[in-house]
Amino acid sequence: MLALASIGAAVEAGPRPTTTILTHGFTTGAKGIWVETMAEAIIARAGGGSVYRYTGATGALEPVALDGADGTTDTLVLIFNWVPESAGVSNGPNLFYTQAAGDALAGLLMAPAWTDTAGPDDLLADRAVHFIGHSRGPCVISSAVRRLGAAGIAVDHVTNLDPHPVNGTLDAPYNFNWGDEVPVRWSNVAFADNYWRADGGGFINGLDFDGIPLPDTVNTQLSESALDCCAYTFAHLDVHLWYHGTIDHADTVCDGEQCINLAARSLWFPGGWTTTGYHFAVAGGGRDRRPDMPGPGTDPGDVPVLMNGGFTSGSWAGWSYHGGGGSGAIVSVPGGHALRLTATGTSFAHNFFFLPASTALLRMHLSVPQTASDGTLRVDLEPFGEPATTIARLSLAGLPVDLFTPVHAIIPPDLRDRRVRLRYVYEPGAGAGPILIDDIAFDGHRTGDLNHDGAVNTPDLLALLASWGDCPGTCPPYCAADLNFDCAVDVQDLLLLLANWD
Ligand SMILES: [Ca+2]
Ligand SMILES: [Ca+2]
Ligand SMILES: [Ca+2]
Ligand SMILES: [Ca+2]
Repeated sequence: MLALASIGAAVEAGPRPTTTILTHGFTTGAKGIWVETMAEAIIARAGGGSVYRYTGATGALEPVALDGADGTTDTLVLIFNWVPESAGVSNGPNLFYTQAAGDALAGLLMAPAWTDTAGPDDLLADRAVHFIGHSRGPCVISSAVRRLGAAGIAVDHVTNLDPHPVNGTLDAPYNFNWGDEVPVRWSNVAFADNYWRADGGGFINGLDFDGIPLPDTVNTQLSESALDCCAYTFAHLDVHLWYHGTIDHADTVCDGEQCINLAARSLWFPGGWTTTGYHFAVAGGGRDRRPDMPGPGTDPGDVPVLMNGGFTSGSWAGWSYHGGGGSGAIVSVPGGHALRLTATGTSFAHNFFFLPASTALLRMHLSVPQTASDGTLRVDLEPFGEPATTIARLSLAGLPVDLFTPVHAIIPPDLRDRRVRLRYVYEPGAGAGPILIDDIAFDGHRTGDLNHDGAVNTPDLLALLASWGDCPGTCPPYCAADLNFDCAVDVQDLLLLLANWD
């Protein structure tokens, strides 16, 4: 990841296809008119383009018929809709949902899916990528951009509009803590700007959610008293109309909810509206006049492939709203939380996410009850829009009782480098009680390391020889020693193991 700063700096200037991602914040009901209208303004400014909207209900990008949308793809605007969980959640504590939404967004961008009218195969490579988010939206974006950075993907521009992480610090007495992280300017981002204002907390001013300045970002503080002239009652909402007014330069600009006229513009934009805001986007014409970034940004580091595989604080984030969920439940256990499956609540799935090519091993801890269980735990991976593949059928009979025991599944190569959903299905035997699953994580894996201790040596060789012959049953799932995934353990697998010998 050391080269990321240079990836960001090396993004070419000049005209090229653009992908703009728009994200809203705390939103109840069907609000979001301003987001569509901003999308319309962006394609109008470009002279054409296409707009798509993602919702967790479809998990895919659906075309939005807007004025000026002409089916061309040089200018793409994607609306990332996370309305259902943005203002409160239906399961578990309301924690970490901006991170989970960002995880879903990153997976979508790395492996795009479309409801019908398909767009480009690649939304990121050779395109200028610009994220624009309002309020909690910058938290979602920060989570997504970090994941892109960890995958070595450059982002040209991130625009924060009155960023408001709900993390217990802002606008007391309404300072709830939903675990939002302060948006970070990651080092894979070439340019990050932030337009914000604040009026502090208290019973009245606390209702107008405050923005904050951000580190390593070009921060511009807007005048609260100017914004209070008109348009929205809450200046927090004026900020996205302010930015809209830098995309659309007309004297009077409306976003479908509120308008500003020339008199308001003179108050809101004391330095004019044509050389700020969207001006610094690739399509805004002022890319060469971007202010210098105040710092290099933060290295994205490693990000777990699976969001919330440990069920931190009992949160269902990562396991709901974006394809996840089921009849099982996330419950308290001594020392933390775990996923519980029972004879009636047999199934639970993690949201769709991107499974990198380097990821070959699924790890988890499994606990079976006192009641002797002859059941099995099935582990499925389901590529988006395709049937699921069973990657493991774990017999529960031989496991120690009431201990969280490490178990593993190998992921066949054709399921890697894709957007997938992970699903657990409990197939209980007679009298089987509930089972618990925890510490779910994906990892790299050395071919031939059959006992998952990091080394390829004699114990692995003995394990391979012990399972010589055809895999039992049909494949997939493949047996553990079938290193080339052809449903038999033979000399080819032996040679693969020896080739990795320590
Ligand atoms: Ca406030
Ligand atoms: Ca106002
Ligand atoms: Ca080993
Ligand atoms: Ca084989």
